[in-house]
Amino acid sequence: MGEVRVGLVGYSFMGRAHSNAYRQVPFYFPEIESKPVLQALCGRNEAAVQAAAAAMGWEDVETDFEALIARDDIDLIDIATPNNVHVAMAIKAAQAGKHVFCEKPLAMNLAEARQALAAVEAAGVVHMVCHNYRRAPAVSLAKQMIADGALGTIYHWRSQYLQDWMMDPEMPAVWRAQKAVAGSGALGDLLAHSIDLALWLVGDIERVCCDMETFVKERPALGGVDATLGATAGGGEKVKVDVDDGVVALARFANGALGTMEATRFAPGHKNYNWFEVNGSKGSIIFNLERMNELEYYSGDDEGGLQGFRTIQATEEVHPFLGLPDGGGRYWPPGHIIGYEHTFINTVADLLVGIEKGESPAPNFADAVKTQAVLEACEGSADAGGWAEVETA
Ligand code: SOE
Repeated sequence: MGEVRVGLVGYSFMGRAHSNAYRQVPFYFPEIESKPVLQALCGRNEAAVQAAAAAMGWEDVETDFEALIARDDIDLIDIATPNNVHVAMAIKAAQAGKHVFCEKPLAMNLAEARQALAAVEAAGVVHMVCHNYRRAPAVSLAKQMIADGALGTIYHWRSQYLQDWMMDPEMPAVWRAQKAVAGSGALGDLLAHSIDLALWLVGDIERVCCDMETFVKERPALGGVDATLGATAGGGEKVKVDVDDGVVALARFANGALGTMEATRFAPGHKNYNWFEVNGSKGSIIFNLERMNELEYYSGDDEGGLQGFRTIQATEEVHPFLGLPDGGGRYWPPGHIIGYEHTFINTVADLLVGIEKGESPAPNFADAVKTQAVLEACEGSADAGGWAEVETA
């Protein structure tokens, strides 16, 4: 039985989701030979990282990234940090011979993303980006249905990723609101997920026409981030907000399909509304993360009078990630729904199998370069106005 000894950088929201996934994979995926070892948790604040390691079950801690990648008892570096250090860490980890798992978006821009891809390919290590929503069973079912021709020729991609957690103008400028740290706002944080799904489910995007807006122009400077209190303001100073709060985009796919996408943190009442609809010559599907176990399906093959959207509850063994290889349910019986954390467990499971096989599971860094190219075209379009071509990888 192999082990994959993990060094995780970052221990807040995504660090917690990834830590849980490493702990849960052996329980829900017993067939996977390689067992993750929570070897070392890395963070600059020693007291905080020690506390997080104790709470989440990490064996050891490091406060210096260079020391982490120098360890010979680490096989995989997992980067769950703010965006501005993703690529520098990925390159160094690859050069140290470590496999690399990185949170989305891979990079701050396309050039950086290409550097990261070049580094992991040169090092011959396994690489993957954590676009976790692909592995919601209902989303993977949508992929299967489209690939099997259930929708026929695809005409439309329509997505909305709506949140409302940054609407309070008194909310300090957390890292996701700082261009120097995040690279962009709703664009890279939320639309990146929708773009990854669009590229996977529909195909390559040739050009976009995009507009963005910053609704809250200045915020209290960030004082600190408390595990309980969250972000706290720092001494009354205000800082200019230099990222988008909301983004809308048109997209033209290489296969002729038309796309409309939007992402915002200013949609009151929507908490994590990652929604998409695909229309084809034979039918439509609709996915809504806030009803994650369901897929709405309209089939043009249904007999007249009985046609209509039906709700597929993707909780059966036959559905992706939900059946054990030798039969039986992987998680729970039908109808016993699963949640957000299971998308990370499923993602990490595929990563471990990829490491066993020496293959980089999608979305890998090459896929992430394509997502970054669309993000960059969106920014170019919003800056210049009009349509912008998407650079090919
Ligand atoms: C933003 O709040 C955020 O945490 C994104 O950064 C994640 O990628 C998304 O899955 C949930 O919302």
